[in-house]
Amino acid sequence: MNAAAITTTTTNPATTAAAKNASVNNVSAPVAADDIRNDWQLDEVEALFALPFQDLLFRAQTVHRAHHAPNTVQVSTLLSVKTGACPEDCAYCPQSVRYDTGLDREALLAVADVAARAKAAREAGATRFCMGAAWRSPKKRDLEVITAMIREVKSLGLESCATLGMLSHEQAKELHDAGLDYYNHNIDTSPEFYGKIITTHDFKDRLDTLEAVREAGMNVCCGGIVGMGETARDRARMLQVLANLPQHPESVPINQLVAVPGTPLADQSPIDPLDFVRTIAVARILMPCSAVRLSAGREKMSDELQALAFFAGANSIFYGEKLLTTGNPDIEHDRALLTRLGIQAAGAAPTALHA
Ligand code: SAM
Ligand code: DTB
Ligand code: SF4
Repeated sequence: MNAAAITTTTTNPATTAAAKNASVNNVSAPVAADDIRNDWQLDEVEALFALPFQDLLFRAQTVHRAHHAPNTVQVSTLLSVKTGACPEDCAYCPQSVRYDTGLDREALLAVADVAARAKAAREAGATRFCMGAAWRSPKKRDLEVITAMIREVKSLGLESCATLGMLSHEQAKELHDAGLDYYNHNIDTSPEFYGKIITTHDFKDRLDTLEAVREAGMNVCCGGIVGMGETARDRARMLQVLANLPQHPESVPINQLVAVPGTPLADQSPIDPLDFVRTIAVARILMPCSAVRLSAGREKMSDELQALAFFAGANSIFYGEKLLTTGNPDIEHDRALLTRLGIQAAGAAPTALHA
């Protein structure tokens, strides 16, 4: 396909400087549809963010159509298999032991319970089942149970995903050998802002785990959170780091902060919704083949905002009443929204979500 002879003409004084910058950096020039790069410069990424909104969305949608079925989303269901009491101090997280969020702690679930929840998720239309544990990193005995869970999920014909904290190379290999398809491990924000959000591990620790996951042969699910008080530059840096990994993550979750009472970010004012959409659009452009996941925060988003996020290139969602510990839109609401938008769930029987 001719991927877009997209030229930018702007008469909006507010965006004139940005458009000039975009032009200087050639971001408004025609783009080859299969232009997969790992050498994005920060000024190029910032220039994408600064494009007039319509130009940015048109460009993102063009890239999207060159690489993905435009009316399909991948649908995953999350389950917290070990909840709360995490020793880490991530400022956004209701599961940190350091913050009083009123969350009920739960020990590692039984394998049979997880299998039953996975079956229910499959029946509701999910094609991937994602298990999350509030750990800094898993212990040996934990991993034995987790690998049994992975085998159950796989035996149901579902894709498997887990997010368990930091992994060694050996642990990553053990998970891969059990059949784990995806490992979620987010960089969360820019390297520069990271220390303002988390002090109990550092950015390099996250990169080391990502490398172990890759080396073990698993798909990488890696993204971040916006709306934590980061600057526009931090958002651009976060996406630049993701896009310049040796291989793009197969899945890129973009979470909008769920400001949970009791966490240090409880009173954080929300991100401008259009800036959220811009973040999705730039992620789509930088990582053309990745699934960009419209992740946490959907409960607070209007249907119209979600439709705009899909147009900007989001093609995957978490589906089910809960994320890990916080709410997510009702299954009925999501079914109705996808039907209204003419969107199918990837890999599911055409009627699975549209019953
Ligand atoms: N402990 C593991 C870890 O940190 O990787 C796995 C679970 S952790 C809850 C998974 C991801 O959920 C975090 O990296 C973060 O991106 C996201 N997350 C957690 N709390 C959130 C919140 N309040 N709002 C948005 N995203 C959140
Ligand atoms: C991701 O990026 N978002 C999901 C998943 N990966 C594990 C988690 C969102 C958690 C939101 C807060 C909660 O429900 O505890
Ligand atoms: Fe623990 Fe993960 Fe929450 Fe950080 S994000 S406190 S590591 S569960």
